[in-house]
Amino acid sequence: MKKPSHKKRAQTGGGSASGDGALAANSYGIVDYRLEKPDYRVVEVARNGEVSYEVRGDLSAPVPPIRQSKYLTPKQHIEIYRWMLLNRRMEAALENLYKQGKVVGGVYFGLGQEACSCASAYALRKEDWLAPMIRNQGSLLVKGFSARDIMMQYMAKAGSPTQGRDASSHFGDIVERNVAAPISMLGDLIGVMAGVALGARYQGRNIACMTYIGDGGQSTGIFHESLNFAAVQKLGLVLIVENNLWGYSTPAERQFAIKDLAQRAIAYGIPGVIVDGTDACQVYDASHEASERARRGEGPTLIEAKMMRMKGHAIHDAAQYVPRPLLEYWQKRDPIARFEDYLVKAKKWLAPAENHALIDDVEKQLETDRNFAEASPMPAPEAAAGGVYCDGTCHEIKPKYGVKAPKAKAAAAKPKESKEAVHLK
Ligand SMILES: Cc1ncc(C[n+]2csc(CCOP(=O)(O)OP(=O)(O)O)c2C)c(N)n1
Ligand SMILES: [Mg+2]
Repeated sequence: MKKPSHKKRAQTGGGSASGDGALAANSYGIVDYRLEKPDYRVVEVARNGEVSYEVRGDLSAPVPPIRQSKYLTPKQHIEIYRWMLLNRRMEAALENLYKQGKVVGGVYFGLGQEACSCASAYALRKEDWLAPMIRNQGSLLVKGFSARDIMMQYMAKAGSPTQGRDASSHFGDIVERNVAAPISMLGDLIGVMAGVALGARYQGRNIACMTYIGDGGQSTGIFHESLNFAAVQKLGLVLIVENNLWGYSTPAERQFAIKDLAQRAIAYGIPGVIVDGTDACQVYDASHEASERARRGEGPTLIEAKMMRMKGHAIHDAAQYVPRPLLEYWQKRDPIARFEDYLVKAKKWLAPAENHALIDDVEKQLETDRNFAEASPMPAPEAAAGGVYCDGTCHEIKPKYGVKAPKAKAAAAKPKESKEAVHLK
């Protein structure tokens, strides 16, 4: 079979040129949605025996505009904007709850990454699956968890998704919302999502299975094994590589030697796409195209979202090692402020009064959820021993989508063995 060129493959995932400028594939065949390509490097400098980081390069470029979406309606833009606001303000509320001593454990933030979490999950349908990582609290909101669920989880309340057994965002819902819980071992969720896609295919369905991995986590062996497996099997994996420039205190420059993490896609023969992770429209368009490709059964897509982790690794980390000019550069590229300006000033899809009403509404919802979460009880001590082993009563294990119903005429006859069943023997 004739192999398609990189360029052709990349275009399948990257879509056609339209709107405000053509999408071009670079020399590697990676489609780049960005309207700005920052040109700087973080370098290590040793002073008085202490290592610190500095930025070299031009940080004076003007803030890029939001790229016009090829797919989103004005109403959908406003919905995504609302999710992003809820994401950010919920995390601000969590920070306060932590400072009041009401959170058990730490708090992880997705500050500066709200567009990436919310606009990507927004591209999923109800039957699609999501496997968030700890910073993707916005994705959880979009996929149907409430701020109340997340706050109660952080406070380890009896009514939280894990009934107080985990005190951060390691929870999911495999029955209603199709959300696989984050796995602490970085990279493992990729294989899990590939498996979910394979399971769905055995049940006659092609669905999109979205998960995330960081610039740090993408170095793990399981990342490569899982992505290769998904590529070979043409599974509907939508892998978002969140390049937020830091893995704990390790800068991206000390983590990998290639220029763009999207280039990893070339090694697996799948489309690779780069987006500005602070631009909700770019994130949505790339996620939508990748999800559609997944639903057509054409295989995985790797999307690199470039952005910056705007807080420390978690609440305990003041991130003193991050060079201030770099932080200031990305502060100007705030995903919510820019999206707000785009909707209110540039497009005028949201009148200033409507915007204020929307913000008030988000705050009111958060207040109700926070009050409920604070007032709800802690679990009974004896409950701690429950839920450790699956004893057959906790949840039913059955095919999610059912097996394709056999045709009425053939029903009485011995069912023909599927190719997969023969293979498994
Ligand atoms: C396989 C594995 N190695 C190390 C860790 C410890 N660890 C947890 S988070 C983290 C940093 C992750 O950085 P990155 O993947 O860039 O994600 P980010 O925190 O920036 O979102 C590390 C090293 C882990 N959980 N799993
Ligand atoms: Mg990172």
